[in-house]
Amino acid sequence: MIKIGILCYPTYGGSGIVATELGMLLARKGHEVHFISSSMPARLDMTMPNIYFHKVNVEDYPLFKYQPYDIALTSAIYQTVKLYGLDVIHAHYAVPYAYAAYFAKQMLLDDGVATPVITTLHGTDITLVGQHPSYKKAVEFSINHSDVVTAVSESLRDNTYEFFNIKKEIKVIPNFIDNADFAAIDKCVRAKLASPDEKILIHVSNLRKVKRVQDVLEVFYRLHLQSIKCRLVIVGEGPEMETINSFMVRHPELRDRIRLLGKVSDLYPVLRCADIFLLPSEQESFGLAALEAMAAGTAVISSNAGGIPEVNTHGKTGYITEIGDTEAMVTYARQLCEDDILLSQMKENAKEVAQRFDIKNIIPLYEAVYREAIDHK
Ligand code: GMT
Repeated sequence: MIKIGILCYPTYGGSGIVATELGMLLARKGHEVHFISSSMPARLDMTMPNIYFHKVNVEDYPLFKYQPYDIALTSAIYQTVKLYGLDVIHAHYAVPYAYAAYFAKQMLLDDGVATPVITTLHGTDITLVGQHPSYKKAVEFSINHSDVVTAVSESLRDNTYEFFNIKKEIKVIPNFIDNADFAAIDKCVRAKLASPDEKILIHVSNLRKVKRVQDVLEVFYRLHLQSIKCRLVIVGEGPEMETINSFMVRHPELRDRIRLLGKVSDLYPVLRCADIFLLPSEQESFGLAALEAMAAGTAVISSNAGGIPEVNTHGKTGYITEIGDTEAMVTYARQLCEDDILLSQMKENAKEVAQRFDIKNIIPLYEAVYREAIDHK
């Protein structure tokens, strides 16, 4: 049994989801898992055995314009390791987790306690946020001083070597899903979302600029112009809601055909009834949302950004286009909407490829990394 401290964002971002699902599966395997975060991670089931949650408490003080969250986080890591005798600290997303983990490790070393740090890079911590001059050097330092570094795709590993001066080996451990969760779903909400002769297109994201929500809307609009019978379901919340709202104002004829579900806690029954998942992202280190859709049996039309082609296979599980090539996306979507045999073949292929990313295959890779870090401390 390993005692693991997981540092992650608690919100509906991909890195927080991966960290939470990983922690719960490790706990199910008998490891003791301690989540340290600013609030309870969205998918965390606290009723499970071996799961603990430690909230980072940030003291407000009139002098502070900005609360020193990273110091409070470092102290929370230090205290949790001391109190529970954790064996490893696993930081998900470099900013600020890998950085805080490094300083907590130094504080612990001062007390004679050696606790290795594993950092998992997720995407925008390298390709976007981590590139900012305010963070870049600190991100590079934290990666180089982690005991083990992993990235969620080959593309992200390559980007990390390209953008930073990295002296460490970066291991690729792809994201995963628990296919058993999908197999267990018998609920389907299709009847609530579309009529039987309509196809359902779906987009799930945190609606940020990098997701290119405008392309999702454009594809849907052009399919509508071509009289393809379909509906669009958008799941998630974020700044690009503005883009969606102004599109709706410009196209009142489509208002009834687009369903905005916001944040959905039980996503699988929705994914399960969708036909085509649209992921036109500008950047995407992996595309966990696409993998979840595939596991639920949905074909994917995506851009070729980052690590997406490591998940979606062109002509097999769906189609891949250049970023922003909405014309090609429309052609492929039309093809799938009009050919039920092709669509169901791709849906089946999607489910099959998703098996490759099953947690059963991935969790031993993380356990091996923890053991390696503990052995070398
Ligand atoms: O882009 C997001 O939706 C959030 C972001 C995060 O870190 O929370 O996601 C990144 O990590 C996910 C889990 O590893 C990946 O599946 C996403 O592709 C990646 N996002 C980007 O690279 C833009």
